[in-house]
Amino acid sequence: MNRLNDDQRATLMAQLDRDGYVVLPQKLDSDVIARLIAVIDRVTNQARGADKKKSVKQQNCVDTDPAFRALMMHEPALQLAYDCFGPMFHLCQSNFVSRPNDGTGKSDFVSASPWHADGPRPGLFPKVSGVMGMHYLKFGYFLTDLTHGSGGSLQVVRGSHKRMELDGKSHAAFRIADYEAERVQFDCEAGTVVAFHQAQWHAAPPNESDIERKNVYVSYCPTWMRPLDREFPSAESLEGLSDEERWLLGEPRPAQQWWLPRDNDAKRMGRFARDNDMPVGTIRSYE
Ligand SMILES: O=C(O)CCC(=O)C(=O)O
Repeated sequence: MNRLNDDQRATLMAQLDRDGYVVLPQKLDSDVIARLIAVIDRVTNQARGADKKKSVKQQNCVDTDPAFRALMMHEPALQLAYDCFGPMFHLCQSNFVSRPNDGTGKSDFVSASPWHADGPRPGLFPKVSGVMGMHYLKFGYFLTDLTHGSGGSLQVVRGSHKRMELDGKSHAAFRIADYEAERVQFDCEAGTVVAFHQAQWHAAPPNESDIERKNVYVSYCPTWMRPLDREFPSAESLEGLSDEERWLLGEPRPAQQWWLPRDNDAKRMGRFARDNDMPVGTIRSYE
């Protein structure tokens, strides 16, 4: 039901290329939101102890609870990752943040996030004429209401993925007011999914509302890139998981196979190809 059709995919990919971000056409189902929030609340309460106002961030959350692994399998996200990277992609990063109005004033990626682009610091991904290619695609799943406008919504600068990070300025010299016309703030309904290019400039100010902001970020990259926040999984930790889940989580295999797909490797993510694409491995005839 969530599956994007080929026309939607073409439109979203054109927007992603132009703007550096897209909002997916469908929100998460309410039962999925409820399941994720229940786990986030459980983990957050444990992490907080007595400090009930503390913001909490959990890295590599796919290993925390199966609910996050299920989110990693969100079909429209995998369809867009396939459009960006082809069949040889896997999980790059997953985390959740539970962020109340904590009053810390910190911009430490937990209580709030400063303006930046993702990637190895400082902007070490290769560039051509100052522009970075896409190395990973990141999805923000916003689980609580942000339409009130003071919840510390994600912000981006439209089109900034085609420019140097913060136009080459230091964080101290960067002024978001200079980019006001292109600043986009996602004051969105619960369940909204935003995807963005890793080179997109983005930030999130502190939550100043009474509604705790709860969200998950999941990103995908080519299999020849190491994930940002996870080690190689043990074979035991992948037992009982589907072919697709094991692939995304980095199933152990010989070194070359991260680069050169063997046998069925390039077909593992095959169902996320466009409906009108030939199956991977089909030889085209030009006669
Ligand atoms: O706090 C946020 O929502 C933004 C997170 C962020 O900038 C990041 O994960 O790179």
